Amino acid sequence: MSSKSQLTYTARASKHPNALARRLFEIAEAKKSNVTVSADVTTTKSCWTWLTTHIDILSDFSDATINGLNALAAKHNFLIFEDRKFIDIGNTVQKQYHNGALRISEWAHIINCAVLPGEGIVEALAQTASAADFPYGPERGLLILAEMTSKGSLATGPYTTASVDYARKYKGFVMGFVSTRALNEVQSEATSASEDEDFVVFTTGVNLASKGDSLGQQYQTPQSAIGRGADFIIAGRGIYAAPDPVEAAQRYQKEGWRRTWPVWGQLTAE
Ligand code: 6AU
Repeated sequence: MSSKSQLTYTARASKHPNALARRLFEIAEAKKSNVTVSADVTTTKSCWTWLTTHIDILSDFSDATINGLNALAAKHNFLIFEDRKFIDIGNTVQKQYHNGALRISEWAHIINCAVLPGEGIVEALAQTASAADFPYGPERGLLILAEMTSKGSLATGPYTTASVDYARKYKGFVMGFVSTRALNEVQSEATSASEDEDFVVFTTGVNLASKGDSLGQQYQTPQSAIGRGADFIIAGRGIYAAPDPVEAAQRYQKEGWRRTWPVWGQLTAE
């Protein structure tokens, strides 16, 4: 596990080179929450640190969606992570991200991409975000999908190593990974970690009640995810499909947060 993950979120926020990561840690600390839930749940927004969306599955996407998301995020102080998983040549992803039909750059603080196309996809998205006429500046960040939770995932080995390499090369825009564990121990011949390296680890496939679904999804518990180095956990059906989603959101929030404390050596009992 990363030595950085043994620091409090406040300590990491004070030193982090990425402005959006700093803000994310600050919000997490203020809300005592490192959990995200699906956009389907509208009643628990005050405990969201950030909200994960799949904008392309909305049947009624419009300007009202964008205005609503922006207003909610500002009012309740959370970031929006659009789980669009960009995966195409650089020229195409630039258009999908900025000024495209879904206007993702206007409202999504965080996006993610897969590195199947190679380094160019990360370079292209970073280039768009650093362009002089890009209006959102340091308020935007990218996560690289370095591993996947589905059974038989091919995002392993050299693929994961390449994800770490590209993150290091474009660390101004890449704030971390979607992965099942901290990746600081991944050995790469191409790149090495800088002194201030502190990629944020977002772990999905988190569920307290299930080990998986019938379509290959594989779950771990919040405790296990945090133990493997997750800084933030993403829970979908474990929260929104629970009999009482509000109660479930609070349980995941408590589990996710409580479990981080022993890692920091600050808590021996609840
Ligand atoms: O908890 P679930 O299974 O209901 O939902 C998990 C959410 C879904 C997936 O699209 C997403 O997490 N996800 C991701 C992400 C966030 O990129 C990566 C992955 O490897 N597995 C995964 O489930 O919205």
